[in-house]
Amino acid sequence: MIIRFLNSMLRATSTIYLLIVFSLCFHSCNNDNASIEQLPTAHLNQNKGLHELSTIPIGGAISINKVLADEKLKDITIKNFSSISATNDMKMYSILRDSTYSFEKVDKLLAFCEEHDKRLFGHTLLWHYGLPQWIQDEASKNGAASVDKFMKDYISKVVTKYKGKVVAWDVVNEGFETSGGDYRKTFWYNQLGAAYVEKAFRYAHEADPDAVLFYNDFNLERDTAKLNGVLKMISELKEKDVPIHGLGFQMHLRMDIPDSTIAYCLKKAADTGLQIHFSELDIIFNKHNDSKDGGEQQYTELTEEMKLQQAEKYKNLVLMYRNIVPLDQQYGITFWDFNDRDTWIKPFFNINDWPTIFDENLDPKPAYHGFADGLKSKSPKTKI
Ligand code: 9MR
Repeated sequence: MIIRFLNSMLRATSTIYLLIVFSLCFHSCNNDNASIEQLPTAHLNQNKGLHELSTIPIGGAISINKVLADEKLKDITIKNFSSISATNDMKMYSILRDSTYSFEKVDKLLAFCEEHDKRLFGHTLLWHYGLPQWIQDEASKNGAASVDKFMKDYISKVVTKYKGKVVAWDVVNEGFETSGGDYRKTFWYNQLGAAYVEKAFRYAHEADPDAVLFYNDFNLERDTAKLNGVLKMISELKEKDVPIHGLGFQMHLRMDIPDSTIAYCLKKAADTGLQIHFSELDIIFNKHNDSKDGGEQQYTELTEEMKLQQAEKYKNLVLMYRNIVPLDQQYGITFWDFNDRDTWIKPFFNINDWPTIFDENLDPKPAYHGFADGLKSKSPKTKI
């Protein structure tokens, strides 16, 4: 009887909680909201880049060689972003192609960030994708202890080299299965068990005690089982005083993911008290199954109406971030690739799409203006 009563209380409490979160989001998304027809705004000050409109760090992921070789790309990067991530230049397969370390691209990237006063965000120390074969061969010869030693050496060497320069790191990237709440059975997991995550954070912290250390993954804004699995891992790490400071929501979004779902997930993440980074934002129109060549070409052209809908989605997203994530946890919003010419989405899912804020000619889309409107809009929790 008592249990039934407690259960129904629990159900009622969760429903009320959900209603509060949804109405908060609905309010925030409609607060100071332009109708679709009003976007893009004519009043946008074209001389101001996105980061100048914002108290939130605004990031762009780049390939340094591509940016240095392309004046227009370089200009929009410098103008719009206060934070820079490397799409690939800081990955293990780039730094450690064979058994010798190569820091040339990272050094170039750092010089670019220093010259233009940008924050350099480190993406990423450990990932299952693109792991050099020779590392796997060594492991099968020498066993788990050698993997632990290799992992420690790699993290210590890279983080120490950029101590005080790279201010934050995605220490572990995509450590959970594509869907559901289980650890991904990666090379690292198979060799060292779930403890590899704890070890990686400790090694990174030892190398640079001031660096902000993130766990980063995708679909956390839509797959609640995955989010719950990650949050459980985070609370276990915190119980053991593991130095984890931030959670990266990659935010490879789809137009059909409801804002209410995103708001619900974001609130749960913000409740951890961790820094929250939208680390790889883009918004695809077409569907996909999260795997290579897994796109489904539903839309063959980008209509004016679709452009405006995307603008509104980008605007709502930034309003949601500003309203739900407390100011002192807003680590930033980073766009992945950020233009429809270079986006990873098309080759990866093998479809045509228009997921970013700049078009194929690197000109701002309505999505850009929608996002800027979200940054500029008056909101009780922001300083703007
Ligand atoms: O955009 C990146 C693409 O150029 C690379 O070929 C690929 C493999 O290194 O990685 C892409 O970036 C991924 C990021 O590092 C982690 N989250 C998913 C991103 C898109 O696949």
